[in-house]
Amino acid sequence: MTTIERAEVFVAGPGRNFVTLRITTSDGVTGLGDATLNGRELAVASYLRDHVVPLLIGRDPARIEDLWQYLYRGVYWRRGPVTMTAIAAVDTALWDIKGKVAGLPVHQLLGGRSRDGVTVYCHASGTDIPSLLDDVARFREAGYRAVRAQAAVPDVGGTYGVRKGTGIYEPANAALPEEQLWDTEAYLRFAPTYLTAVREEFGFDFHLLHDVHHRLTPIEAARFGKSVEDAQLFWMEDPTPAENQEAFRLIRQHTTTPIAVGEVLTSIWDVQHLITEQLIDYVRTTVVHAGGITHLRRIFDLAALYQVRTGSHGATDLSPITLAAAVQVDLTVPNFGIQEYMEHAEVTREVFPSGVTLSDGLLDVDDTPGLGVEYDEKAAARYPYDPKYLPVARRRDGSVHDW
Ligand code: CS2
Ligand code: MG
Repeated sequence: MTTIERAEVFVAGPGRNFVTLRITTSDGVTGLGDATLNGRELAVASYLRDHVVPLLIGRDPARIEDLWQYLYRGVYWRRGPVTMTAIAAVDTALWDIKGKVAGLPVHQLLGGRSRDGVTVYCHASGTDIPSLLDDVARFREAGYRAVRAQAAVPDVGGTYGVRKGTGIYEPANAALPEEQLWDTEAYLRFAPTYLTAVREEFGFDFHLLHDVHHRLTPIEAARFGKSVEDAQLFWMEDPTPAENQEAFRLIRQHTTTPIAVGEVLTSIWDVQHLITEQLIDYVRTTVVHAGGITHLRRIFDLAALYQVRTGSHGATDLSPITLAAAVQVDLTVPNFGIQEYMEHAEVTREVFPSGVTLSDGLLDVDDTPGLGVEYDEKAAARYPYDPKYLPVARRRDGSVHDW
């Protein structure tokens, strides 16, 4: 019988920190899984190295479902981002192996294509409205069919989602968390004006998205959703923190602006009420943080029953392994909505050579068996882990706010 012979955990910082799991079978087939949890990378690395890898050795790599159940139920302590990211890495690596053994890309194992390509949204941002409009123009010219728009609230240094200069937006930016100012009233006054400006300048012939990044209370979110209805957003994302799921019922009573939630949620139980009570329109759980391909499909199938569509998280802190896995899944799911896409830095792409292509606003993969992504261990060794934290937000009175 083929068994799992080796499972190695790599922590490296090509452009930003990534945790990568590589499983090798007794037949010499390798599979990759992303295990990156932004700002808590070493917790997942230790969970894998110290508590999961010893359980994998000698097991049958073909039994993906059984291993998922074994790692989930067998631990007794359930759910949570560290656990679910570690399980995700194992699951993703095993799908990669299964594809390579079968000689098929993972989307074929999942039932084959439901679409020709995966529609993505990109990130436009600006330090003011004119620079945001320039950025939207740049992405429209590059062929994107969907654009997320974020602009710096005047005098509010801690606005989420605004790139500094022309580089990649990387909010995890300091060895200790940077403290940033937040002002809800200023945001509520300003954000609708630039979303309207984008529509006035470019019309309605593309999808426009916006990420509130958990910063409003339910009634503020309701007010925000109402105030941007004329801009016909594809979605407003994370309008309020998702711990209080009832909050979304209140928001919905006031606005028809669609709601997307789920990038920080890690299991089907965390999104159960959001989906079954139709409190959201798009579920943003991902391969890497929600238990891998096996569990994400379960979430997406539940969502399909309630006409909730998918919109997986895809920021640069999710490695190219997650992006490749996301495209494999997105190609197949009937209730696909959209996929977030931020191009990784060149050094990241050097360490993770990937077959994912972008053309005309759509991502795609070819028929390379497995996920179609590799890990260049030698190149990775040139970029050591460099501790980086996400910022913390504080209101004008100095109290902590949701970042
Ligand atoms: C985000 C992320 O992409 C998004 O929608 O909200 O930028 C998020 O802040 C990071 O992934 C945090 O690690
Ligand atoms: Mg987000």
